[in-house]
Parts: sequence; C-alpha cells; structure tokens
Amino acid sequence: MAGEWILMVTAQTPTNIAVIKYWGKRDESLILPVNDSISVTLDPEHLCTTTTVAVSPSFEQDRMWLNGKEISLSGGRFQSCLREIRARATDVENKEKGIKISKKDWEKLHVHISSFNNFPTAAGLASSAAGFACLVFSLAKLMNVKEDHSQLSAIARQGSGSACRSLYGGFVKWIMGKEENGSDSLAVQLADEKHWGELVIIIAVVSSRQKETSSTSGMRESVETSLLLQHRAKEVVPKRTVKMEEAIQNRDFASFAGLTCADSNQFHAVCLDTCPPIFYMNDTSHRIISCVEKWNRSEEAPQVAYTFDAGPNAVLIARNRKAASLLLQRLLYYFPPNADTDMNSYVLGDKS
Ligand code: 2P0
Repeated sequence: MAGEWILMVTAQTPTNIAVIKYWGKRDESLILPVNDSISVTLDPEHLCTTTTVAVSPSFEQDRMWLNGKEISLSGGRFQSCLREIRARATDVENKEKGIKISKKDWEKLHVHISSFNNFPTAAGLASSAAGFACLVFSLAKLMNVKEDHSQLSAIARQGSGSACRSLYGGFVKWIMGKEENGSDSLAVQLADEKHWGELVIIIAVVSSRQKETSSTSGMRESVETSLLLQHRAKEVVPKRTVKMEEAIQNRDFASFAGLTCADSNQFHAVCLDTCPPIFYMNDTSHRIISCVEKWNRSEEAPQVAYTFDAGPNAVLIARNRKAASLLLQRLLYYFPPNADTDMNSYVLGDKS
C-alpha cells in the first residue's frame, strides 16, 4: 500500500418511481418500512446520479461533494452506508498501478466521493434514491465487496429507503421484511427492463423548487398522526401488491394503471390525513389528474397512468408510443409553454 497513488471507480444509477408507495417507517434508524412497495426504474441515461469514489493514502479524512459543493458526511445515514461497506471490503490488487490493498488496510484508508444529479435535487424526483444507490454501488466496487445486489440494497436502504429499489432495473419490489435487525428488508427484481418495453414514461416537471416538507419528516408525522396510514399499511397495500405483481407479470395495463393511480391518490390522502396536513401536489398537479382521468374514461381502455411522489411533479406512464404522443399533445394543449404556469414537460424512459 506504500507510495502515492489514487484508485477510482465511477458508477451511474437511475432513479426509480414507486407505483405502490413507501410511506412510513416502523424503525427510523434502520429505515424499515410499514409496508412493501413496488417501483419502476427509469432508463439510466435520463434521471440518474453519477458518482466517482476515490481512495488514496494521501486522503486525511472521508469527504463528499454533491453537484460540486462539499457536503457533510457526519450524518448517520452516510456513516451507516460507509461502515457497512467497509466491513465487507476485501483485498484489492491493481497490477498496472502496482497497488495492493488488504482487507485490513481499508479500515485506515479514507475515501473522497463526488456525486452529480442530472435533475433537480430534493424536488420530489427521488434524488436520494439514485444518490444512495450509486454511493453504495460505487463504494462496493471500489472495495471489492462480494455481496449480491439484494444484499447491497439492504445497505442502500440505510441511506434512504427508496434507494434500495434503484439497485435493479425494470420492476422492483422492496420487501418490508420481518426481522428486527432489518436483514430481510431488501429489494428484489420482479421483471427486468425488457419485460414491458412498450411503456413510455413522461415526467411533467410542474416545479423544480425544493419541497417544503422532506419525505423523512413528512412520513414521521404521518406515522404519528394518520389513522389512514395504519389502515393502508395493514389492509390495503398487502392486497394491492399481489394484484400489482400480477398486472406486471401479465402486462395488464388496465389493472396496472388502476392500481398505480389509486395508490398515488391514497398516498396523498394519507398526507392530507396527517396533522398538520401535508400538501405535495398543487393546482397544476390536480389539473393533470383530471385531464388523464377524463381521457382514460373516454376511451375503451386506460391509456395513461399517473403517479405523484412527495412533490407536485407528475409521472405519467403511457401504455405505448401512440398513447405517449397523444398525451404530449394534450399536455401541450392544456399547459402550453410560456403560459401562466411553470410546467415544462419532457419525455423520459421510452424503453422501446
Ligand atoms: C416512494 N417516496 O415509494 C415514496 C413515495 C416519496 C413518496 O420513498 O426517509 O427519500 O430517506 O427513507 O426514500 C421518499 O422517501 O425517504 C419516498 P427516507 P425517501 O418512492
């Protein structure tokens, strides 16, 4: 390990959008959810985080930069991820550079981490999901960690719950698990990215401003005050996840769209049922819902599903390219650019 050298790894991780939402923790420090959730991972070239991790004997402390600005690594979540990955580090040898790092050396070495999001941070577009998944994945590569994606997902979960679902492409389920230590609270892939290639995801950015209530504090308040959350976690989501898994396996868009819209609406109803109430959607979001509902009802079968996370931006999932292009026409007609709205729309995740 002697001499001056630097070893680097760069990785890119896409964000994911939940179609069955995670909202509420049963354990705050281990980040264990009150219900299972299911998401779709976006294409890597669109909403994604790119992270470079570097190690060198000349580094005096662990440091991190997000979008070029240094941020503190003192938070418990970063420390949990670093600690869990370091504990699983194995020997690394780079013959080209003449570097040999033993398992024991990793305890003394410090890392520098630089991370960039190609989309607005903390605006309800799941930036922490892509961020922590990428951090854990790139550190695991650097330190030659042998664990599989599911085991890494349980580490990413300790950075941010939704991050565990970004370790896989396609459709992913975060199993809430039963163990008190969280060892079985991890992500599994339900179907890969090729399984349902006709779907087109459009994100309508209603606002890129940072949200007022963070997901972490919002869900804490919901757990403490919302009776609807208790009902949702115990009675609604267990049945809904079974139906959603079937809809995904059978590529049954009518069922998929019905479940996706209903789950988004129930999540926002839980936010309203929280004391004090939390408002993530705005008037533009509500107008988008009305527009999609009216259109779906005027057709023989639903054309588009909508879902909204902890922010006003709409994630619209069209059944195919034709529906996506009609949807864009409608969006541009009802929400013209430069009108009295700050909505811009752009197409993401065309998987065909
Ligand atoms: C989800 N959201 O399933 C839900 C839907 C927002 C609404 O996961 O406290 O940033 O870091 O575990 O993962 C956002 O919550 O919260 C989220 P923490 P996270 O995607």
